[in-house]
Amino acid sequence: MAIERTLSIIKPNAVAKDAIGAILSRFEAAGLRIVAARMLHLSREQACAFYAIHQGKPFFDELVDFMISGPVMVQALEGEDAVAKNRDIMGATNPANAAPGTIRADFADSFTENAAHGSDAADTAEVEIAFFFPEGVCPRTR
Ligand code: RTP
Ligand code: MG
Repeated sequence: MAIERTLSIIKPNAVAKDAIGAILSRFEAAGLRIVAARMLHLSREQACAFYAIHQGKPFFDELVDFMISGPVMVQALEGEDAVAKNRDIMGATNPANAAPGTIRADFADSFTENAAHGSDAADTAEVEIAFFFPEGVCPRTR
């Protein structure tokens, strides 16, 4: 299995409930190492650009309003099979379907306010990491 990177966002509802540490601990415990991180409050323009793929979908406006409702904590994670591993740890998009013990089962408040984002493929991960970390990341050698 190759070493991959993925882009993770702790969304505003999870930041508001002080779950940053708990969520990052789950990634580290699973072998997903933090190679970049920043806290920011997205502008509407940033949120629309980041979620451009979803423009026109019925949930788009609600998603953008939510994502700009408070600060988010963005990380690039690195590890074996990072994209799939991160999505396993997050659980299903709709928290009603998220397996017990997943981030969304434990920290989501609704389908929209589902606590975390994770890239859906290695190629989109590279684009999403460059979106938030244009200066690059710090690969972990130890
Ligand atoms: P994400 O991109 O946030 O990691 O989530 P995902 O791949 O599991 O889901 P995606 O289809 O990319 O949807 C992006 C985010 O939009 C919100 N959403 N709401 N109410 C709805 O029907 C609905 N569908 C999607 C969620 O916040 C979802 O994570
Ligand atoms: Mg997605």
